[in-house]
Amino acid sequence: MATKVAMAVLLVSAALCAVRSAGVVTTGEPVVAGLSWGFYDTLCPPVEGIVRWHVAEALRRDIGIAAGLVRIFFHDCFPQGCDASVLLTGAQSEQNEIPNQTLRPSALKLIDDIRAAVHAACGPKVSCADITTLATRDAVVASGGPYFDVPLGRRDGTAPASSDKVGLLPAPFFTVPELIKSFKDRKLDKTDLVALSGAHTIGQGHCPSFSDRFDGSKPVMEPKLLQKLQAKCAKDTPPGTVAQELDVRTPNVFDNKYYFDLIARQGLFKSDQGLIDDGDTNRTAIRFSLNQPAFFDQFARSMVKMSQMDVLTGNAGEIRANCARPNARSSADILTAAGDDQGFAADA
Ligand code: HEM
Ligand SMILES: *[C@@H]1O[C@H](CO)[C@@H](O)[C@H](O)[C@H]1NC(C)=O
Ligand SMILES: CC(=O)N[C@H]1CO[C@H](CO)[C@@H](O)[C@@H]1O
Repeated sequence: MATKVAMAVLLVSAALCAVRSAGVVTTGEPVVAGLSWGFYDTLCPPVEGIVRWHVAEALRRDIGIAAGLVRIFFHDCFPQGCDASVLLTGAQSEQNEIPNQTLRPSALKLIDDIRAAVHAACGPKVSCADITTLATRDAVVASGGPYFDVPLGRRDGTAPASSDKVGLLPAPFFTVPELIKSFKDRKLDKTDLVALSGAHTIGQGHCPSFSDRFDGSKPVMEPKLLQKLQAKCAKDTPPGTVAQELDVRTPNVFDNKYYFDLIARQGLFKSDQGLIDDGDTNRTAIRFSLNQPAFFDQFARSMVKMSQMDVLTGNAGEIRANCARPNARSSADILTAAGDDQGFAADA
């Protein structure tokens, strides 16, 4: 085991050097007390290498897992902070809420597989929330996006977020003013909105998420793509089985082509396409289309910002032994405990 880990770390440091020269974004210091860059330096030195190795392996099998990880991270952090609550399973879990019904099971499984490898190497020292954060960063890098350090030291929540909190996630049919408000309620600004939407440079959506575009309402879609999608979605039975790539130019590469799509009116969701028409967001979207380093820089900053919203640190929460279950409670308990809709993680 030790040699395997050492080998992984070696491989990974070599890979990291290559990546670092490609584009490293330095963001500000962690803003949350209890989070730090070197949190696991003595607790679990090989953690970053182990995570990176497993993510690389998984993406070799299925590049779509990169998008799966990035979306899981967003859905974990946005409702009540990055506490891995989205990974909990059970009848009252966040995964049963509508926005999570399209989270990729393969990416959810990968996170717990990595947790098992990390805990085998170091004991239960690293939270599922930090593993999710690291795996997401590595998925961005492996897809061609920027490398950025992420502050660590998050603890895992003990209960899923309530339906109300999951309901804070923005919907694909939101207008830009609605998106701006949704982000503002989570202390994310318009620049964060435009940059983080750029995550739609990878991954897929399903017909029910964009068929509202078919009635020709504003923001309008480029006619050829519109026609193609209408034909595609005519065969979407049962609904939600047909998938479409979010970035028609480079669907699996993390780059700034998403903003080219928007300029060509080939954004998939109304929430994407609107960004190029609205006076509050269009200049930033155009700037990112002209300047990939500027997009990478802002994306990294906005991800680090989102990664620190409302996190549990110190003795709050716990280090989950299984990312799908709170410690010392059976999944049967979750059903009753979370049933009162007070599914908040320790707000301590
Ligand atoms: C701005 C508001 C946002 C809206 C309305 C939105 C909505 C959506 C929807 C509806 C899907 C597809 C679901 C499906 O039909 O399968 C999706 C996919 C995705 N979203 Fe977003 N999203 C937003 C922001 C973000 C952010 C901030 C991130 C990450 C930083 C993100 C990352 C992704 C990724 C990577 C996918 C592809 C997932 C996959 O292929 O498995 N999104 N989003
Ligand atoms: C941005 O949108 C506003 C309002 O629709 C428009 O007046 C302006 O010309 C647009 N700017 C660019 C750079 O497209
Ligand atoms: C990934 C995942 O667990 N998705 C679940 C979301 O919710 C639906 C409906 O309850 C489940 O069928 C999915 O398995």
